Amino acid sequence: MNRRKKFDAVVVGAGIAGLYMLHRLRECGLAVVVLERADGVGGTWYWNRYPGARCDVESLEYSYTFSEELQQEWSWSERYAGQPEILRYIEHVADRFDLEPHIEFNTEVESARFDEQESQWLVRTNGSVCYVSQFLIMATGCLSSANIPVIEGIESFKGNAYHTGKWPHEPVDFSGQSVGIVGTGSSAIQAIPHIADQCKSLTVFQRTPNYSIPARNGSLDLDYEARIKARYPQFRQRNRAMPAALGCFHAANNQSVLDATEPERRREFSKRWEIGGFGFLGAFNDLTLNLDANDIAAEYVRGRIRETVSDPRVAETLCPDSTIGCKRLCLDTEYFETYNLPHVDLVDLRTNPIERLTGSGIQCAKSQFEFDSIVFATGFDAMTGTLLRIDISGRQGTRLEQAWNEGPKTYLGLMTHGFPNIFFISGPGSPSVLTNMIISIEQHVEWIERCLSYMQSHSYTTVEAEEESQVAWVEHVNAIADKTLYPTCNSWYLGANIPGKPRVFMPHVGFPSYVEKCEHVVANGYEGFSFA
Ligand code: N01
Repeated sequence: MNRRKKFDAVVVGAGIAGLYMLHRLRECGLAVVVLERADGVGGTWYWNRYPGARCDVESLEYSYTFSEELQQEWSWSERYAGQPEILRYIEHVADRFDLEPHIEFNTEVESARFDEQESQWLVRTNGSVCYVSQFLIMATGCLSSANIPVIEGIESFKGNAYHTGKWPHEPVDFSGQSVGIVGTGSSAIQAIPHIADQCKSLTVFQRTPNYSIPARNGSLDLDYEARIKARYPQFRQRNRAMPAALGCFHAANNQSVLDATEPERRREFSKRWEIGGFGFLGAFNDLTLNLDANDIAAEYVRGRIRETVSDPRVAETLCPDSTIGCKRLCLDTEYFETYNLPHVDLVDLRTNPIERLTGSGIQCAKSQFEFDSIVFATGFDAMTGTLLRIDISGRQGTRLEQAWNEGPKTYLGLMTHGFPNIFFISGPGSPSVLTNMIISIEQHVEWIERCLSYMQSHSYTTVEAEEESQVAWVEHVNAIADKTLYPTCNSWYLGANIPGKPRVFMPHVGFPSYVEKCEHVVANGYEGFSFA
């Protein structure tokens, strides 16, 4: 019989979301425990330690906003922070707010069952304790289940195999090695220049070419930092009002590219290419809404790739033909330049697909490759992967996997019908991955905290999303996605990267109007939720 520990709330995950949730609930005087499978805090930034791992949101924006003291005392060294610095920051936060004593590390949640009689969750882990609590809050991250591709013979490779999302904690030295890397998403685009720097030879296996914009990373300008810090709350407020909560869209141009002349287009795109970052997509107001407009931006980027990569055949293979911005836009430092190095090769899997892994490398349809190490930069079972790996059952024993077998169904991305008192931070159906994640996380954490306080003050025991409001929300999430170009490519937003995963557009395209909706729901007595 498992030993039982009782709490008001169990939070799963000690990343950016779980730590802030813990902090807020402790401030409210609740008994909270955080269960974390790793042996340290950090979540995404604990696991993704691959060479070159770096955030694509500027460091003065990608940080907590809830404490003015914290944001004043911390100094970032670069425009975009690297993984080691972000992890140090998260560790600092855990330390500063004395969070670690409330976290149980090396504790992986395996199942959670809602006990209807007692209105409480029973949470089981790889350990011997059963955690009992009124509330269960999933702070499990959107990109936390590594996608290991289904390739015949993958287990037979005798060299070193790595996944970017589960990178070893000891330094990996590729010196003198022949290395293969599978994938050309954001992780690969960051890792490739760094691995190429070290190894004897690097072969990149590309299935779909990707758009990438220069990050233009560099040391953080101290004057700029001082100016922001002098009015940090206003800076935050301004960014929260921007699409995706990203400050770069402050300078978005409200003109259609279709109305612009050729020199105007070039000027606007070039200006943003030189600045670097996501602001490129703000060059004109219709780039993510209209295919003809989008193709003008796409052609500009293809032109840049052709200018950069000296071998025209390689350049053509690297040129994407899909919608730009439909998958997460990549930001890079010298990614395309890396293909000019004599020891870097590109394999086009569209004409030479991988057939299997062998003991010594990769067998493609037309050629065979031998490697000391293979890096899988093959992404994640995003947004639902980690939630569905936990055996979660709600009312009448219904399993979350069953309830979501046609795709995730939530109300506001916060709760799902039939599963009382379980909240998802950045769940499917909320803007999460389409925003500066920390801003979305803070908004969810604060909403959940308010909801719990409301329940306390009204002596409610359970809260649950109503089915009708959930159906309407799922329709709304799809309807607004359909007004954009997001559904036009095979992205992980749609679950298209995982064989057999239902194709449903998972995030909500609509920050900051989403926040207004959440506020409206609260103002109307938590409209769409039922309490008992
Ligand atoms: O993963 P991805 P990621 N055979 O899914 C390929 C965030 N992030 O880890 O496109 C061959 O984007 C796959 O090919 P295809 C960011 O939100 C942020 O790079 O499916 N190839 C693709 O090329 C990002 O979007 C940062 O045809 C296979 C690649 O692997 C998200 O994380 C940094 C394959 C996977 O790309 C995920 O990025 C890193 C197979 N069987 C990540 N299976 C920053 O903040 C998959 N691929 C900068």
